Amino acid sequence: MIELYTSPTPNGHKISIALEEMDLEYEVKPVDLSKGEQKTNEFLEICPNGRIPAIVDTDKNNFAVFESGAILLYLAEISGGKFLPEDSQRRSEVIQWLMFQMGGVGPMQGQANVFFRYFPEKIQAAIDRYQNETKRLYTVLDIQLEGKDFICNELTIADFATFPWVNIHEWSGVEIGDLKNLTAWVKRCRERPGFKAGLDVPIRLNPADTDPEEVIKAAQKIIQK
Ligand SMILES: N[C@@H](CCC(=O)N[C@@H](CS)C(=O)NCC(=O)O)C(=O)O
Repeated sequence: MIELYTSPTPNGHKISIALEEMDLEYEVKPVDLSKGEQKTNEFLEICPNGRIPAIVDTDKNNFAVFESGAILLYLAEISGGKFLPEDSQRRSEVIQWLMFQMGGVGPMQGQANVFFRYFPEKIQAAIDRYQNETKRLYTVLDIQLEGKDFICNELTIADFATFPWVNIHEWSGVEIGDLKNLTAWVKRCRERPGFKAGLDVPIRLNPADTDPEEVIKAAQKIIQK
């Protein structure tokens, strides 16, 4: 059984979507970031970086994995290679797009959110830099998606890693209307039951009931620590 330590954020959703699509049994352990639960000694033993997501494999002597990209690779391995091809070149292709998300889209869009939404000072140059870089990375994805249903043709962990971020592009202030392949891919992913279920972990957030000011206040508390 997999224990999933998570919060309702894009990095957390990567893993809940993967677990749903892989049909693996898992138990959700919600981590309240606004209360600082990710910095407790108990959690730091599982994840030395003090950030979600993290997993514990209770069937393997409570083996712990942190970093969402490493978790996706681990889950793909234990689920029998589903969503990560065995052939070396095809496998490498998936890992390349996974790294592209981990080193590119995630960090750049994360900083776009910080400077566009959460940082108390409005520094326009920083907002522009991170939004433009996110858009540039989205354009690379749009070109890759030409003629394909998913990033590497078939559904893989590269899609699980990338979707939760592109899915919140509006919150980051980055438009994708002109990127037709990316827009169609987001729609395709949103329609899958596994993606829908994964986005509801650890709680279903109804946008109509979510006050953006509360989200901003909670995020400000986290980035000021
Ligand atoms: N590179 C890490 C990033 C994890 C990360 O930034 N998690 C955020 C939520 S999306 C977090 O836990 N923030 C809480 C904090 O910074 O204290 C991964 O991909 O797992």
